[in-house]
Amino acid sequence: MLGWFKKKFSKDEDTSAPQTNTEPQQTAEITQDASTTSPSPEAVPKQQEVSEPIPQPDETEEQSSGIGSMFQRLSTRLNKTKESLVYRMDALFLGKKEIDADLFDELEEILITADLGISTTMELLDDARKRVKRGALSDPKELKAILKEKLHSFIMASDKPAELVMPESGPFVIMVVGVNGVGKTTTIGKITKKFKQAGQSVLLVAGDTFRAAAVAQLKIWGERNDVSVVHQQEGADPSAVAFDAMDVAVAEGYDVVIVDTAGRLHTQVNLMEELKKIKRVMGKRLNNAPHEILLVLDATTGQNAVSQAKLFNEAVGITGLALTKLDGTAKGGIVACISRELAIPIRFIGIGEQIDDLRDFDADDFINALFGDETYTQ
Ligand SMILES: Nc1nc2c(ncn2[C@@H]2O[C@H](COP(=O)(O)OP(=O)(O)O)[C@@H](O)[C@H]2O)c(=O)[nH]1
Ligand SMILES: [Mg+2]
Repeated sequence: MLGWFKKKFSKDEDTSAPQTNTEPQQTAEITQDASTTSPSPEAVPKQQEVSEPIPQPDETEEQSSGIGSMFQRLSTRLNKTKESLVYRMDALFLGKKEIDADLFDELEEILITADLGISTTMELLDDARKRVKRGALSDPKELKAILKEKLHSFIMASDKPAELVMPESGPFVIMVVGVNGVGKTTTIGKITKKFKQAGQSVLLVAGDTFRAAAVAQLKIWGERNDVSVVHQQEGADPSAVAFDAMDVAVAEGYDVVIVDTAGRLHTQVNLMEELKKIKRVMGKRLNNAPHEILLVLDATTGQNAVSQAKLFNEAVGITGLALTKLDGTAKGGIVACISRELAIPIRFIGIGEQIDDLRDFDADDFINALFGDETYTQ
C-alpha cells in the first residue's frame, strides 16, 4: 500500500534499520553540535535505538483487515457524501422513466449541494444534455453511469502521478501549509507514520512558532511516532527554525524532513510573506528544498477550499494537496471540483482523527467507494 512515494534508493536492506546512508554516521557528535545551536532538536534517540513502534489503537485492525475491508472503511467514512450525492441521485432516477428538464434541475441541485461547484456541475450536465439531444441517452439509469465516468475523468484531470518523488540524494523536504485548523499538524503526524513504516528516518520541524500549543501538539505527534522534533521558543522566527533544521537533517542524514507552518498571523498578507521567506531560506541551505509544498485543505469548507488553494498557490506554488475531514462532510464533491479547477495532484485524503486515518489518494478507489462498486468500470 505504500505506492505514494518513490524511494530515492532501491533499498534492499532491512527496512527496520532506518539509517541507510552510505556516508559514515556521526550521529552522537552531530546531535551534540546541533543542540548547541539555537533550535535544539530534542535529545530523542534516533530510531535505531528504539525498535519497538508504539502500537496505535487501530493499527492491528488496519493491518489484519486487508484491502477489502480497507476499501470498506473508506466507503463507510465517505458515507455523508454518499448520502448527499449518490443516494439522492439513486432516489431521483428511481422514480423517473425519462430524462427531462425537471430531472436536470433536480440533479443540478444535488451536485451543487455536494459541493461540486457551479462550473464543474455545469460541465457535467452540459455533457449529459448533449447526449440526450443526440439521442444517445434516454434512460435515467444510464445517466448515473455517465456521471460517474465524468466525475472520474475530472479527478484524473490533473493527470500527474500522485506519488511523492524523493530526491536522488539528501533529505526529502516537505513544507506543509494551510489555514488554521485544517489539519496540518495532524496530517504531518499521519504522514510520519507512513514514512517510518517504509523504513525512512523522519525529522519534524515546528515552524508554527506563533502559538506555544502548536509546538506542543507537534511534539506529541513526534513522540507517538518516535521521531525528533526541531523547535524553538514561542515567537521565534520560523525561517530561522527551518534553516537550522536543514543543517540538522543534512548533518544527521535524515531521509525525510516535514516542516509544520502557521496558518494565521496578524494578517493574511503577512502569512504569505512569511511562507515565501521560509521556502526561500530552506532553498538557500539545501538546494531544491522544499521538494514538496503540501497544501492541507479542510473538505468541510467546500468551495472555500478552492479559493484558499488559489491564494496559497500564487504565493508559494503548491505541488500537492491533502484533503482532510472527508469523513465528516457531505461536501465530498469538492474532490472533483478541486481536481478539475486546480490541476494539482491530491496526494492524501484524511478520513478521521486517528493516526491511520490518512489514505493515499486514488481516483478509482475514491469513485468506487462513493458509488459502491468494487472495481471501476468505464
Ligand atoms: N474528522 C477528522 N478530523 C480531522 C482530520 N484531520 C484533522 N482533523 C482534526 O482537525 C482539528 C485541527 O487539526 P490540526 O492538525 O490541529 O490543524 P492545523 O491547525 O492545520 O495544524 C483537530 O481536532 C484534528 O483532530 C480528518 O481527516 N478527519
Ligand atoms: Mg497546527
